[in-house]
Amino acid sequence: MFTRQYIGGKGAILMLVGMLVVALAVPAWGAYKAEYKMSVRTSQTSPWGAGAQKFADIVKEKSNGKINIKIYFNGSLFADDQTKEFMLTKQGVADFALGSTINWSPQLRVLNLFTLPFMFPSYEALDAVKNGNAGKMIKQQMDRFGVIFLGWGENGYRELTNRLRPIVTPEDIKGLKVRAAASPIFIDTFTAMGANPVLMNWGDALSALQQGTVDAQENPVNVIIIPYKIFQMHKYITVWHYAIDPLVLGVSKMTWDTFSAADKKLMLEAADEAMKWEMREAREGLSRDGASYKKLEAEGMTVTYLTPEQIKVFQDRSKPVYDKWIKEIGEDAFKAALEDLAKMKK
Ligand code: X2X
Repeated sequence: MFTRQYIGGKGAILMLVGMLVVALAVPAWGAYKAEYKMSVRTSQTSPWGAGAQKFADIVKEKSNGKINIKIYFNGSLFADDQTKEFMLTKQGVADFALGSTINWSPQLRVLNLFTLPFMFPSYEALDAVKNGNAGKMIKQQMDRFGVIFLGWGENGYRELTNRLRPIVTPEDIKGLKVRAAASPIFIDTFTAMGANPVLMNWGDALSALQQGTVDAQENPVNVIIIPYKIFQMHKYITVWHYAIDPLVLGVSKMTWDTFSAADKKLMLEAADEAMKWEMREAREGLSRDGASYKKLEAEGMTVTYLTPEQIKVFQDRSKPVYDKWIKEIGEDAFKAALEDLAKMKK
């Protein structure tokens, strides 16, 4: 009796094990969509847009046409309101996005780290933080929010252009109407410097710059100023590296969870390849006499390179921004960034 019951028990266990094996063999991923949406702020003529297209092309090729990503250029998925992109990606309205850390910073405050005035004087400094503990904390916060990090791209160092005069000192910037992008940290920074900043989405900014209803704007040379021909609106550019704007290639967690492990790997590799290319495009030709500034001069711009002493004057003016924004960013992430930078200097 006991024996028979024991055998019965053993049979039941075997059956359970069998069911478990079957359950584990069934794929954890879900059905694939015929087409995925990817959001991008800029046009395809910018390395930013071209980098997103490159990612989509590589994914399509490597997946033998199984994963089709359609790029929505010029912020068309968020109707020019660039501060909505991160939320729409979390919600899966955009499956993928190659977005600016500035545009995502209203939801993820830690991303204001990159726009702390004069925090990243070199690419080495930026890369040390992205690849260091601060970078790790940022990726974790993104994942928790619901957007999975696939790779870093770059918009670049944001240089100041204006229609009125060369800007060398805070006296020159005084009262100037400066268009600022997406994060209120820019309002605090330009107010501290004595300017008159106004937040505007990029679509609105382009019309305002064309009409001359704002005097100045700040953006990276290779990714925005040249592709958008800002030299047709502004005669002056000040090179001061006061803030940097890394891009993030991200995917909605809702979408990511539907992909097989092999396809996830394929997409991470595609992100790596496409973003390496994009970052090269963003950084190349920007040495003092490099092709990018030569182009701006040939288009009639006066290029003003600030010396370290001239930069220090603006830096001192914008110090109060740190007091308020370190709290917004999170003291732990700020501290981790400082440690990443200190390790680099050794
Ligand atoms: O709006 C801007 O200035 C731009 C294009 O650089 C961003 O999307 C942050």
